[in-house]
Amino acid sequence: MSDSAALAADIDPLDLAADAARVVRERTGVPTHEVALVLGSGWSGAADLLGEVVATVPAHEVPGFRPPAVAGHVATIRSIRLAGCQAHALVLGARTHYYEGHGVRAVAHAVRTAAACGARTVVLTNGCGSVNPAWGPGQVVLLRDHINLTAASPLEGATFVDLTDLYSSRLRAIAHEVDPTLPEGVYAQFTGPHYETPAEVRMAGILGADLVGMSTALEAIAARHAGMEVLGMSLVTNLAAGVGQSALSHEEVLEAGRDNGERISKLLAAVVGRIISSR
Ligand code: 8IG
Repeated sequence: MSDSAALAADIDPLDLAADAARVVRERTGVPTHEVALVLGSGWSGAADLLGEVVATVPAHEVPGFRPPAVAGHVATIRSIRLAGCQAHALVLGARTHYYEGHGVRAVAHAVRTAAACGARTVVLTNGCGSVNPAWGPGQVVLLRDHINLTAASPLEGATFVDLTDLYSSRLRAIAHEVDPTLPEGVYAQFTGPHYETPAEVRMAGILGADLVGMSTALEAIAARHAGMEVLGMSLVTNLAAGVGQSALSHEEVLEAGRDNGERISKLLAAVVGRIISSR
């Protein structure tokens, strides 16, 4: 059965993640990955500074992963030995977005695989629009909380999971040790793939959101369900619609990633290093 058929069939999502983790272990030779990173728009270079790449596996060769839908989203799963320690990071450059239409199981599969690989911590990164005019392109924001506007959940059945402190205050404090100037904000996940209207951005602001995007919240819920501690880091790539003067473009998003890639890569590497040494 092909991977996509496996996803479509009624395989338990945790069983599929266990299958994926088995393949990751085989292909990387690494029995346990202590930390996982999901790299969003603008963050794809960030893994390079973490340490030595032990193995690079094309994501679609791992059960349950699909090829990426958007240019700029790198579809590899990498095992990296973190500089200065024995721990390994699993770097997932293969996010499936909800707007791709493959359902919440496909969205949650990467973090479930990370958990099955042993990761107790996941760093979820993304590119996003800013509702706050003071946070322009290039600003990194720590997620303090989210508002899930997808009307969906990655959990099924009577799975009642507490989301208090979902974006771990302990991990935010560690990130602040690296850069005390990082602001914290609330991220609203819209379904996309269209960007918001200016009225929707005003609505998100009234509801309490500082950032708008198309990922992360559903993954964070799945990660918490899987028992992981979550750190969320957003790179503002554009002012949200109506906040700035200009229209939004995917080119602008890619440009913000290029312009800030090196700086945010160093930041992320330092944060992950501190997370590992804090355990
Ligand atoms: I990058 O302005 C990026 N992703 N929903 N709105 C939403 N998603 C985004 C945006 C944005 N920028």
